[in-house]
Amino acid sequence: ETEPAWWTGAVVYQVYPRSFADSNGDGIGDLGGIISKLDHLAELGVDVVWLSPIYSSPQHDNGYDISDYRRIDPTFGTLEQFDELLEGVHRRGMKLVMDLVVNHTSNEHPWFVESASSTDNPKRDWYWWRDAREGFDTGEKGAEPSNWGSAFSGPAWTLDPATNQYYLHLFAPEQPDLNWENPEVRQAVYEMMNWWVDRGVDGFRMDVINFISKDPALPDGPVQPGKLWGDGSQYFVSGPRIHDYLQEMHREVFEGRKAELITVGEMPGVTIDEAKLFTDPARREVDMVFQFEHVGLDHGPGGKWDYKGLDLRDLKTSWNRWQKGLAGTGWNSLYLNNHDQPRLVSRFGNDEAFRYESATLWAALLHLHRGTPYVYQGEEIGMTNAPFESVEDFRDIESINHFYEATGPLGHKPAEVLRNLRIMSRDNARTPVQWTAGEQAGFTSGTPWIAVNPNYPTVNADTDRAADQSVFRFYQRLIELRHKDEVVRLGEFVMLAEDHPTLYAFTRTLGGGSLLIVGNVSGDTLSLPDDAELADQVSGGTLILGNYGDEPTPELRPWEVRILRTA
Ligand code: TEU
Ligand code: CA
Repeated sequence: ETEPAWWTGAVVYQVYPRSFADSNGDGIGDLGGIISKLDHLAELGVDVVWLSPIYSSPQHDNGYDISDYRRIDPTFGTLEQFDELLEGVHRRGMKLVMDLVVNHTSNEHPWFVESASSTDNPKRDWYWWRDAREGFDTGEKGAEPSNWGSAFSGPAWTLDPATNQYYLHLFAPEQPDLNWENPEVRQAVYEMMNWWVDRGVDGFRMDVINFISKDPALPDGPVQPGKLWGDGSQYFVSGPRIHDYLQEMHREVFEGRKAELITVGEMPGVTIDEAKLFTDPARREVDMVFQFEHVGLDHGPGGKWDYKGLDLRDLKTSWNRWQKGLAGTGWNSLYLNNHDQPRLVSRFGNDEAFRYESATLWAALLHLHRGTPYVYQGEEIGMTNAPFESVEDFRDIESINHFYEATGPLGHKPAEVLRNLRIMSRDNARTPVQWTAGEQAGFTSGTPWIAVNPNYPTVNADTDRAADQSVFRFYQRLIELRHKDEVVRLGEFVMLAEDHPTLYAFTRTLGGGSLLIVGNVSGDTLSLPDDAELADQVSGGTLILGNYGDEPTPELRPWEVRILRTA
């Protein structure tokens, strides 16, 4: 038997540099800011730091539109500072993972500039260029080569008048999709990845990596009711050559390298069966994937901007399936927050009366599943969604475009659209990290690029770390627990009380050791179900971590979670 990989016992912390800490007063977080906060991360105990993109970028999508993969954007700092950061991370015994955004580049990347320059440019075929739809004049309404919509509203095609053809962009027009069918594109990407690995980085988080292989026919997709554009996802989600590409990438970049490199593929729409293939170590593709099933359960039929709320049973069913699905082969990543998701305590908990309790409950439930947990900046101090009032308060391209499409051509009421944006917008995760109770929450000495959440006088790292009820210290203990307990790391997962609407209960078992986790996912007191066995186990177990102190009660208090050792 082979040793389990090191990352089965690791916790990853995501930094969104723009919003983390600003060191020069321009209102934008930067590398100097990250360097100044490394002790916060080391004290938290995380093993890996993942940086959202810091490369040169026109910043239409906050760095997910890259114009030079080998430079640091001057907004964030310099390559020298990057090396200093890498050294600081390594000195503290942590690893550094870079964001790899190679489904698309910026439209200002020299590859695209060349590609766009003429139809016979040698790089023409590095992107997806197509003529107008047959029977239509170029530029005419409906002339796009396919009916696909962009993830950021509008069509997935933009006409370039210089050559009279359209190019494909699954995201913004400023993010043209690379054509991975072209081997030169793939080699250029691998070369760049090798350059970063040679520089000392410890791995990659791969942006929408299951979108890189498309059906070259790019056929029309179904148009859902209430939508303006078709959904092409069946032609690019885990597309025809995706496994070949990832295996090739593995050979060209990772094979023969130090064994500690870590790869995680961001994969919207990935199924369990596909995830198993992607993460089967024998296939040499990626170590783990970010799946999206659980973050779509509170979406209504109209998608993420049609918020319907979460039925806990749906989450239990979904996570249980993923836990079972990847139990034998493959590996799960575990997350509730990142830079694209609203704050977990506002979305799934109670960010007012039970902020500490619900933040820690979700933390415990997440970290006790089998997989590698990810903590997103601010999550460890219980940061909340922001009280956005008007569309002017938002900065995110997805949110702003949606507002104008929904209130314009789709004819929705602005108040209704804003209500959904307030709950689901990615900007909820992107307000500055609240470090202190001082001006601008200690994030910047200037004016922040997006407003600081006005709750910073109470919700901030200083206050939290000094409090009796500290979210930070709870995360510390969870991370410690994973580091020292094999059962947390590798134990078999069994879901209990599956149909209960507010009780989240499961066991983890390995060899002779067993843990029982029970959580009350509600603001009401919860009596354990009549199932005597569960009640007995709860009263007979030894509490190793809970969010209500030590005195045991027969009932679970609002948002109470207990991690018990039962064997
Ligand atoms: O996100 C991919 C993705 O499909 C979604 O999370 C998306 O951002 C949005 O929520 C759709 O509703 C990745 C990055 O994480 C995201 O920040 C980028 O904007 C996107 O890719 C494009 O690079
Ligand atoms: Ca700055």
